[in-house]
Amino acid sequence: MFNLVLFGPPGSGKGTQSENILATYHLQHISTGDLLRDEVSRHTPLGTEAKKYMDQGLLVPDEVVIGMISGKIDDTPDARGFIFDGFPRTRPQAEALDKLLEFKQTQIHLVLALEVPEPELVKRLLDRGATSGRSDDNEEVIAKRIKEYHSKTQPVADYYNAQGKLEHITGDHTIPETFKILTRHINKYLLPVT
Ligand code: B4P
Repeated sequence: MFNLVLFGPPGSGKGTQSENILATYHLQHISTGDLLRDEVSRHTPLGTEAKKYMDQGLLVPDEVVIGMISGKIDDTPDARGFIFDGFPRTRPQAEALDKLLEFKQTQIHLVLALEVPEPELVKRLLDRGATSGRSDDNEEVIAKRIKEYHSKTQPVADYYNAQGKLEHITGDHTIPETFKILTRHINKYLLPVT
């Protein structure tokens, strides 16, 4: 089993590159952003709670997100591995993920951190907001999301760096160019299926 964390600020391309990685390596995709948006669209109690935070550009509380992930890993016991996209976003989430994986006798093998200059992040998210209908892709909320990233999520990089698992990736190339760089790192652990 090979488990990858795609890490980076909002709009750095985690979701975009996850799609490419899934198609090439046949891993299971766990995107907490997608899972939360699904809960919101189905008006579940979890979604109603999460929406309050997401609409303000704030992180959803750790206990909500961690509970959601645990069930998702159990859903696919035969997976070749997982891509964790947008998770973990806080140190308690990273510690909880390590415990969950240890229980399943596996671990995070690699953390690829996409690095994109802030003006480019804002541009991408505003461009997406013009068509996505996402309530968090507007200028005011984007600024808060980036602030949350710096204060709560960036320490997660130090957590994985201390474990020798972190690789920095320049993420402001075109989508195919960035994907090529990511594959160079992943290929050290896992060969493409196609
Ligand atoms: P997420 O859904 O995880 O999304 P994201 O950070 O906005 O974006 P991502 O990096 O995936 O960017 P994408 O590829 O889409 O989070 C949304 C919210 O959910 C959070 O703010 C939080 O409230 C909540 N949440 C999620 N996980 C949580 C957790 N673990 N704990 C607590 N709260 C959590 O790319 C963005 C745009 O850029 C796209 O339009 C794409 O086409 C474009 N793009 C990508 N790569 C490009 C490139 N190379 N060149 C040009 N454009 C590019």
